[in-house]
Amino acid sequence: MNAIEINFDGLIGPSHNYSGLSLGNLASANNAGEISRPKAAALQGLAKMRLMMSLGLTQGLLLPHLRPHVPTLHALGYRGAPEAMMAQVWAEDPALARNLCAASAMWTANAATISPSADTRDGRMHVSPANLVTNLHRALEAEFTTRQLHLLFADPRYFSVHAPLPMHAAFGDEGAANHGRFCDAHGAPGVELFVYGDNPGGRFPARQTLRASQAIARRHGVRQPVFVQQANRAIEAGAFHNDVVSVVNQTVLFAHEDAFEDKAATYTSIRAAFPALHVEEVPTSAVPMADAIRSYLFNSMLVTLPGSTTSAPRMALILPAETQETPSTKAYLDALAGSNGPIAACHVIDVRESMRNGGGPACLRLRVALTEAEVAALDPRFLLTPEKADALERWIEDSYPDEIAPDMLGDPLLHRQLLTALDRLQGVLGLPDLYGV
Ligand code: SUG
Repeated sequence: MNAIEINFDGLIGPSHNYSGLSLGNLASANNAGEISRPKAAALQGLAKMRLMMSLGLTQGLLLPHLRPHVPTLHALGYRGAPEAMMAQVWAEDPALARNLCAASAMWTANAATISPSADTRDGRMHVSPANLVTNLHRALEAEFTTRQLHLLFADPRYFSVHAPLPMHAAFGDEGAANHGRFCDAHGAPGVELFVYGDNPGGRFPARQTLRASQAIARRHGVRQPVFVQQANRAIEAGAFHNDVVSVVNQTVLFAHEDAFEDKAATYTSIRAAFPALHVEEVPTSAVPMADAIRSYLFNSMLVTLPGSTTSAPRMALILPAETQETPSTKAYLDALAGSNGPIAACHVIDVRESMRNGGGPACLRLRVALTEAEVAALDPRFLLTPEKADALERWIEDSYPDEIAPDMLGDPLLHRQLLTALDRLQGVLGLPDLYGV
């Protein structure tokens, strides 16, 4: 069956700020309290989506979530206008206020795990929104993500959207950031790689449990799942998701030497299920783990270019600018450009605002392989066109704050601006009443 891959990027929301909310995410911790630039952030994200379209790839988007998160304010007993409730929370409990304002839904690699129809027993695509229970600000995303995915994948003949796993650490699930798929072509049956963490007593938490990964593979009816453990030393070095140290596309696993707890067993079990595996491994001697995490080399998007064939694959890496500023990764990439492997092109992009919270190019997108019939069954309001990109750019220019300094999260005027921006977005995309404010 012919299929294409669509990347659904998270539109970076107007409340983008640096609150240092994610333990184990070094960029988030190091930039806590800095002044963010939401307008620049959203324009960087949109430019990335435009680049993908210019490469001939289909681009989708998911919407920013309502922030401040009014349903949680209500659940906690606050009443009144949202901006008044936020002024009160800021005065009483600033840490809670910060959690209610995070724009972290931009990182849609954490929105869900998707098993394409070619991989599943019932021949439908299965979708599990991630519960993101490890961090409060991210756990708030599950409900609205689920709502959007039900709209996007509404047709039950093709799609099955599950509920998030139970909201408990025993089932910690961070979505596609810990999931990859090996296949000869997007439409061919795939071997799905589930990477879990288990770091008891460590400095930093493992966010994806084996139990969660197994439950998702089970309920999706994945024919060929492979479960492997992410390296604890990678987690301890700041790789809070596996997509910080490895990325999969079709036959290729592009990974740091120290990405997996037991490298040999990992490669052996993947190869047993998928003999065509091509490992593009980067040794520590070429790129130390700290450089991989600083530059986000492996959080590049590895995408198949139009015209690629199974016998002559053509792939591109979409790299963050930081890879050019880290001498070891730059040297590695310069050498890669001269090699004759499947990675035929590199594109360097600026997503610095997102990077400073630990989100690179691959974090910003949820990849979905779809057949033609499935594409036709999608809700087109979530697909990007050049015209829609222009309209979104105007909306960002007109409605976004230029900057958010930490103490602005208590400012009623900022909150009114954030809510007005989202209200306008519903009009731009033709999705009325999505936010319910
Ligand atoms: O979950 N950062 C996100 C970054 C997610 C990156 N995604 C992937 N690797 N797929 C996180 O740690 C920081 C927010 C703050 O500190 O204000 C944050 O949530």
